[in-house]
Order: sequence, then C-alpha cells, then structure tokens
Amino acid sequence: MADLILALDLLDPMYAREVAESCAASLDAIKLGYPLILSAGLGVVKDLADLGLPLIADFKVADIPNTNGLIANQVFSAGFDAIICHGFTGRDAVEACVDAAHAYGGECFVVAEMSHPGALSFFSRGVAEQIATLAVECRADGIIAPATRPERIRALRSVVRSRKIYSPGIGTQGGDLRSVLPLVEGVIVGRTIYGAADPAKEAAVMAAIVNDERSS
Ligand code: O7E
Repeated sequence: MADLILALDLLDPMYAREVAESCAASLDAIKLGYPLILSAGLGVVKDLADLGLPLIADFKVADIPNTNGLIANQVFSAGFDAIICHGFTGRDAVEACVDAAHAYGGECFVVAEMSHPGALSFFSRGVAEQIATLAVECRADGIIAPATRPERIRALRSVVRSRKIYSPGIGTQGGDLRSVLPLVEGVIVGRTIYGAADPAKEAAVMAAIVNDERSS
C-alpha cells in the first residue's frame, strides 16, 4: 500500500501551486524542499495547505541536536506534517528531530541511502544499514531508500521491518515504479510528473498504477 508523493521542486510559486492543484486528486502527499521554499518563502506551506494533502519538509536536516531541534520546531510551526533528516549525524541529532516531530503529532523520516550514483561513495553497504538501525532505535517513523536500487530497499526492509520506507528516484533517475511499489510505503516522484507536458495526466497515470498495486 504505497503513497504517491509529489516532489514539488519548482521555483515559480504560481506554477508550483498550479501543478500541485492540478495533480492533487492523484496524490497522497507533497514534498517541499529547498528549491521552492528558497524561492517562494515559507509562506508557500500555508498557501498549499488548502489542498488537504500532508506536506513533507525535505530539508535533509543535518546539524547538531540543538540546531536540529530549532529547525524542526520551525518546520512544524510553519504547518508541515513531516520532516526529513539525515542520519549520519548520529543518535542525539536524529532524536532531536524525532522528538520535535512527535511533539507536534508529526512524522520524522531519516535518509538511510540516497538514490544518485554518487551516493555510493559514502552510503556503502553497512553504513546505510547502520543508519536504518539508528532510525528504528530513535523511533523515527521511517527511512528514505533509493528507488534506483530495489535490492537495497529489500536489504533495508529487513532492518526497519514495519516502519515506513519512502523511495525517491522513480522515472527520471531510472527507478521503475512497478518494481518499487511492492517494496515501499511511498514513492517520491518529481520531474516525471511536474516536467511532463500534462502533469495532471502523468500523476493520474502513476496513481492508477499505485492503485492497481494496492488492490493486487
Ligand atoms: O528525480 P526526481 O525529479 O523525481 O526528484 C526526486 C526528489 O527526491 C527530489 O526532490 C530529490 O531531492 C529527492 N531525493 C532524491 O532524489 N534522492 C534521494 O536519495 C533523496 C531524496 C529525498 O527526497 O530525500 C528525502 C526524501
């Protein structure tokens, strides 16, 4: 049962709103990160809230515990429902994000392994498993694992068990939606949807595949 999560990495707030609105019926959540927030400001969170979809803050928070806590509090005060942090910073730093998330009734996801080729320089086998273990121990709600490497999702599933796995890297980065869906609780898709000639149509096509998988 995977969610379809739109990565709204657009710079023009008006166009971002248009794309989000036109795709909303096909989506389960929207992920906002530096590209849109830096260009549009944090107010964009409130602007998108009326779509009625959970909003995930992708700042990949990676600082000392005090700073992480300050960032996480700002994120949830702004109206986000979930936050994504890095795990390589260690237990205390991850706990600061998880604690803040849970204090607001929100969720925290920890990046265990990234999807791009260069990620293999540091997120080698073993390291990602250690980060995923830490995420579980810190009571994080889930991890981020690469749609570009389904075998790594399977390996990390054995660590996180029933916790959620959200997976970016579908489409433009090479990950295959149908292969990844049975392995995860959410797929994060950006350019394949918002870069399509008709984003709403593309989102609907993907949502139909997600729904097929849900009912199979
Ligand atoms: O390749 P796209 O356009 O489908 O976009 C993928 C989105 O997922 C984009 O926002 C990117 O920043 C993010 N992402 C990855 O692509 N790979 C990762 O390993 C991690 C993320 C990410 O979102 O991390 C937190 C969830």
